[in-house]
Amino acid sequence: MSEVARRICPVCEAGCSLEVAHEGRSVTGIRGAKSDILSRGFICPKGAALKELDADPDRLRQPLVRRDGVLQPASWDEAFAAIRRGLMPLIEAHGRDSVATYVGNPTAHNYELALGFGVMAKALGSPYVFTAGTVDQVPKQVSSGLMFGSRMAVPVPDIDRSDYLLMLGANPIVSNGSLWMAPDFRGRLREMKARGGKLIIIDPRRSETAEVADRHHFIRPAGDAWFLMALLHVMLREGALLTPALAPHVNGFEDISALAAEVDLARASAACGIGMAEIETIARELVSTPRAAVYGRIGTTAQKYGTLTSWLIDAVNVVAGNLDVPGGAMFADPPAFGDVYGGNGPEGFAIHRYTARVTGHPEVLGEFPLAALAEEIEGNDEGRIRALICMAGNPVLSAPNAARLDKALGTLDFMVAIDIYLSETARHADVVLPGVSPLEKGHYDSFLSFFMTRNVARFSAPVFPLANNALSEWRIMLTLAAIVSGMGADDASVSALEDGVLADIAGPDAGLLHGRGHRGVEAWLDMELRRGPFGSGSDENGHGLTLDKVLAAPDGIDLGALQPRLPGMLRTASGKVELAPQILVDEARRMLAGEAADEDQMSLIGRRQVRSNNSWMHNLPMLAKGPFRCTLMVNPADAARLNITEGGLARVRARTGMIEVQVEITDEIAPGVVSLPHGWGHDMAGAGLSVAAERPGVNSNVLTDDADLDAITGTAVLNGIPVRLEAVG
Ligand SMILES: Nc1nc2c(c(=O)[nH]1)N[C@H]1C(S)=C(S)[C@@H](COP(=O)(O)OP(=O)(O)OC[C@H]3O[C@@H](n4cnc5c(=O)[nH]c(N)nc54)[C@H](O)[C@@H]3O)O[C@H]1N2
Ligand SMILES: Nc1nc2c(c(=O)[nH]1)N[C@H]1C(S)=C(S)[C@@H](COP(=O)(O)OP(=O)(O)OC[C@H]3O[C@@H](n4cnc5c(=O)[nH]c(N)nc54)[C@H](O)[C@@H]3O)O[C@H]1N2
Ligand code: SF4
Ligand SMILES: [Mo]
Repeated sequence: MSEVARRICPVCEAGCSLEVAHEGRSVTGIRGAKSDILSRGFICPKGAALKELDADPDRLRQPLVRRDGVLQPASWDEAFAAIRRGLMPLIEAHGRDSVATYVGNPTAHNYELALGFGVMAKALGSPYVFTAGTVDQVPKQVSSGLMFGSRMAVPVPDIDRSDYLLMLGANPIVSNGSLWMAPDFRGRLREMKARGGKLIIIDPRRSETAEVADRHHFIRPAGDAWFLMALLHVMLREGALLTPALAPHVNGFEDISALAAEVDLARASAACGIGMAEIETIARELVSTPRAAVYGRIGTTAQKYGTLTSWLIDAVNVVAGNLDVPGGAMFADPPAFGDVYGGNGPEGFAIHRYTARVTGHPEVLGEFPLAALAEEIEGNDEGRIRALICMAGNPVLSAPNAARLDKALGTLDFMVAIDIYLSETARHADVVLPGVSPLEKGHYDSFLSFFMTRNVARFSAPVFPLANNALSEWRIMLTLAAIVSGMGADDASVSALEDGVLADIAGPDAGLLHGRGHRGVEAWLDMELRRGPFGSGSDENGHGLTLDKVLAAPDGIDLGALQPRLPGMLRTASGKVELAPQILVDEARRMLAGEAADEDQMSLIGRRQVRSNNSWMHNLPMLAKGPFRCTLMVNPADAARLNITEGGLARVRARTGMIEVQVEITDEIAPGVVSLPHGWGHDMAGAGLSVAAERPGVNSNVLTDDADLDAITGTAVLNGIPVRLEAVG
């Protein structure tokens, strides 16, 4: 008999609610759930492909333990025993700092893993935490920390009420939005345009989003900070003032005015490649349109001026009067886990509090840059990293100077991977613990609800019960926590640890935790919903949120459009928006004083594709079919100059390495710029992705440089890499 269950898609930040039709344990079809209040029926091919992911014979279903050099199936007890034997002697001999952790992107979509990681990392007590954040959004979180006092205070465009969006370095038609939960972006855009709204795209490539925009301007890679400084210059020169709503809550208007006055408009225009008249028009439109917002994503964060650019985007939002107003750039109000992810003690927001032993890299958001991981492992330094716990991450394909990291991982004394595949990274592990199918776990938008375009609370229960012999990822992380705490890894010990952890988190709210009918991580979620801004508190009959209420509403509970939240949500020491943090003003002056870029160099940038998600969905036949996607886009003028032909091979050289890649000639890409997607290179011996290996593509991160970083956060420059190009043969 056929049944239909609901499941929020865990692949990307759109969080589409899906209807999963199944007969028993077998999925018969997946489509978008029309009645979901946030995603409204939207689905992309990756959501439909969860059917194949669930059934993929390559998906791991049993732990693997290395014996005689080979990874072999093992029981959970054997796997945990091997982890204890591998890690504990290292910890005893070299301290907890000798064990590093890496947290990959799917953790942001997996609340069990995210919360479980927190428990495990605390038990481990090593400062060597690395995450995909330092190849991604950390610059935005740091600029938000500096301006608003919280790393999670990232404003999002209120697209459903906006009339003007300026977007830099983002391609939501393909990516479906990031640090911005706006499923069905295409539909929301259509509605905005029907109201007369306008979309302006700034991108070195005429992206799929640029194709549906009102205007598109090519920009030099990493020219965004120049462009935004020029916008500020024009707005302030023409007399922009803080709006009456913002003025009482903003510090630093004079400082930013002084900085913007130093900008030479002609020079800024030349540096970014956008004409002065266009800059002036956009500046005026942003000020004169009451409901307008600026938004930037990976092209603005994973680049040379990532933090500077991230700050300038919100500085423009403030000066144009568009922050915290309906239709502008607004803050969501997460119904749960506000404090868990907020991560701010009473001392306020701080970075660079300590440094890494080998590289001297300063800490950022409690972690070190992923770019530093290889060097922290290499060599004979007593303080080096000797073991790694890699959770839902594939840095061999996603980190800068990937070949160096690949080599370094091979020299570790011990490595654990928690993954659903034997990935290019997991193949280095001594023990691989299998995550479960996305259809075997519950979903709550824990991290993503900070970036929702409308406040909602949604939960989907597992479609299928855990397979025989499977362990939930929450339980996996708790067991690892027990092991590194020196406790037993048996069921009773882990349950005792869980009780202690939850009691600790509840503190005085213990009454919200117990006797409410939920267990484990769901009990934690229930408590967070109850004590959150829309919660019922301890009033059982109250109107507020509880997990049971959210469970009873498969389409989600609508908590309304985004509301102005200043000044209440600010966590800065001053209690105001810091419009001109000194470290960012200094960085801006450094850029203004710097040399212009070398115009003869080609510049490499990345791109995303609908049928791909970072490195790990290339094993699903539904997505893998069709045209070859790992191509280097080259402008016709560059191709002609370099004798490069369509479909032929080009050699691309950078400081760190060289690749040969299939060429796609197109005027979508600006002259002087080439674009290559990341997450390919599935031809590494020992990985277990048989479909992906048929058309492996090349690893673009052989070309990205672990020494080329955003100065403030150490985030890798993945866009705007100087490369040389030549035809092969
Ligand atoms: N050159 C270049 N490099 C980039 C980027 C770029 O634009 N250009 N983008 C960067 C960005 S934004 C990001 S976020 C990073 C991503 O970097 P990573 O997070 O390191 O890599 P992913 O490719 O997301 O790999 C995720 C891994 O988790 C596994 N996985 C998937 N689902 C689950 C699950 O439910 N449980 C468990 N345990 N494992 C799971 C997958 O099999 C895969 O091995 O890449 C970065 N690298
Ligand atoms: N289909 C699909 N969706 C995804 C992912 C995926 O791999 N596939 N990955 C997910 C992840 S982890 C993330 S972080 C998000 C990212 O979400 P987005 O940031 O929207 O992702 P991209 O599609 O890479 O868009 C980045 C754009 O920046 C442009 N760009 C590059 N350099 C510069 C620059 O210097 N300046 C400017 N202005 N633009 C530049 C690129 O040409 C590209 O069009 O997507 C998520 N969604
Ligand atoms: S856009 Fe696609 S991958 Fe992203 S959540 Fe929706 S269905 Fe999943
Ligand atoms: Mo990302």
